[in-house]
Amino acid sequence: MSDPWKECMDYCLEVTKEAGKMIRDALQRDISIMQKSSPVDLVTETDQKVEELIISSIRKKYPTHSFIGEESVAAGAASVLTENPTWIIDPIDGTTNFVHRFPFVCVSIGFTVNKEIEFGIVYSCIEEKMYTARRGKGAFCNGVPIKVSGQEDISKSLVLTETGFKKDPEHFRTMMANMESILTIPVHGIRSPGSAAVNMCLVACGAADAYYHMGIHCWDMAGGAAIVREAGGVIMDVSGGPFDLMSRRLITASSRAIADCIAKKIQPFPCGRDDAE
Ligand code: LIP
Repeated sequence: MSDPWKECMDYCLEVTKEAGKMIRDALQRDISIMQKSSPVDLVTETDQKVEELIISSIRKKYPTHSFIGEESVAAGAASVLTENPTWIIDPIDGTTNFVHRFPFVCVSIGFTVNKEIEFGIVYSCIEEKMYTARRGKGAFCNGVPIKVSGQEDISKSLVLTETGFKKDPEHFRTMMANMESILTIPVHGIRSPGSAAVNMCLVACGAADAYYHMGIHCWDMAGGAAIVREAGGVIMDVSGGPFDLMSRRLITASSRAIADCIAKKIQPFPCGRDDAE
């Protein structure tokens, strides 16, 4: 059967390598930091330049395709997923890590057609790990196949989540209560690497057994979702229902048993949708 999106993925790989090099080069210079929605929602000139590079290169080659990019949306572009081939881009996932030179910083790109993710690329560019996955064709890190741990017992699992400033005290309390609820199962531990896409790749390669998060965006999840799925992982909504790319929340795990257990243990808090009017 022909694979119409292979050429797009090959091209994406080249652009992603270039973007990763741009990020590594920027780490050698002073980083000037700007604030977005809050004092802990950061952006740098590099986020903006890398997104410009990615979108302009891809648009030149595929002028009819659509784009949802973190920095373009921050600048007022729409964030609506349509049937059209769509590139969902986070130029630097882990901007706070980038600012601190904490080494989990990646370029994340997911490509959808008819709202289905066809491929994902996550380049953890300080570690120089290139994660790739195409629908039905497996997941890879630097060309070597990867798979989830297969762990089914939550009490033997390492769980990832992210903590962060929540403006609403109620949300903050729920986030902390959720961590307590998971830690007291008990699990082997909770870790917070600081990049949603890297977290998904850590589950995909078996270094962690689960990851849950509420309040992230489609550009944080699109690339990693393809990778964790193709590595044999489960990805779903925090309610236990089907994963929804625009819902701003997810659970991903090495097995359905672990994902279901996390869904039962955590309380959702409202975080809106990426495609809300
Ligand atoms: C970040 C995520 C991180 C999360 C932050 C933020 P950015 O993405 O990957 O895990 O805790 O809230 O969304 O802003 O660096 O692309």
